[in-house]
Amino acid sequence: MADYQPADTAFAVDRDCKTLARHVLEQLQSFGSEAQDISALMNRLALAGKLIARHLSRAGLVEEALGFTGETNVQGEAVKRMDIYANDVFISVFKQSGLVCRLASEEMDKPYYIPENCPIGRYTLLYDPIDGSSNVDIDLSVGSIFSIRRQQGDDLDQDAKDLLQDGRQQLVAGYILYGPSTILVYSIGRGVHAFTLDPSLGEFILSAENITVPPHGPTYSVNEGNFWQWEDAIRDFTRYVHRHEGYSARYTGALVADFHRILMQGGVFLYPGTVKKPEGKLRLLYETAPLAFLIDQAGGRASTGTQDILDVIPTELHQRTPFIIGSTEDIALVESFIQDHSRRLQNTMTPN
Ligand code: AHM
Ligand code: MG
Repeated sequence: MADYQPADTAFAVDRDCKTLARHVLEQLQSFGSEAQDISALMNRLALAGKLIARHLSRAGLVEEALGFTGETNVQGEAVKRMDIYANDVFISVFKQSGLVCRLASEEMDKPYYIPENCPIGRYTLLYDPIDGSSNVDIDLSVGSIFSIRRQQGDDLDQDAKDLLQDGRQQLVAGYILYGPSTILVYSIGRGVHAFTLDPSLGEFILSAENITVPPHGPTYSVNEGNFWQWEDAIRDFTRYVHRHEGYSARYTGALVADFHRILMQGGVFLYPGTVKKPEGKLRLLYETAPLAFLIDQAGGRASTGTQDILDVIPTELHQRTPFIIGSTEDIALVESFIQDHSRRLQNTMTPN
């Protein structure tokens, strides 16, 4: 009997079988217990992404899905209903995972413990449930950012001191982008991979493997409305891109969307500090460190301007950092303006 020959459609079938769970296990080249845990955690993240994507896609038709709750979060920001919905989705999904003992998010002052998971659940999930929430009510792209760290010690006293470590301790980092399609991008320290949600299958299917960021790109992405509040170095960098051909400004107001463009096409995203708020707006543990982990894996860089984001050790859970991320050459250019200014400052302070 002749050997079986797959039909012409086999390529598409094969591609559709590259699900997230299978990919994680292939990446880890193991069926050991940690590999099984990470695969299960990724599956839960995917479920959270699907639930949030579904809610977002119908939000305009559902009572009380859009708009503000009237509350203010720990960051002093007005809370949107969608922030709370998405925050609760992650809690519910991970309650049932058995693997996560503790969750910490932008929307919660203190970490949230799931005591029944703690004897076996040795992982902590850090996340920003809806990043870019000012886009929600006008149907523009938003995202969720996630990071998984191994829990150390018993820490049931809400201190979460073991989380105050550098970004290289992350086991998994990634985001879900809710755009024209829903895309999940993740890394476990073995490259960066993107999965697109196929709504007809209800599965995230591999759409780009081993993504690398070009060494230079045309995009600079920054809120120039803050120009007069920045340090001179950042103002000089923007003046530089205004005067040189080949740069385009792109800024959506959602970090995940802006970062996704940079990751795929190169360039630089900046959220610098201001003279009054030198630490900037974005939070280290669940916004900047996970994206820094991804860009590092993709061959780019993330910096505060003077330090690699992955080396920053926070002193508190909701710590903010200035953030410059993207292609290596573009980051080096921004840093050169910062170094130049600090040299000039030192010279004016040094007596002749
Ligand atoms: P959020 O997580 O509360 O939505 O805040 C973070 C967002 C980022 O997505 C985005 O890059 C930035 O805030 C936009 O801030 P601004 O409006 O100051 O430019
Ligand atoms: Mg955010």
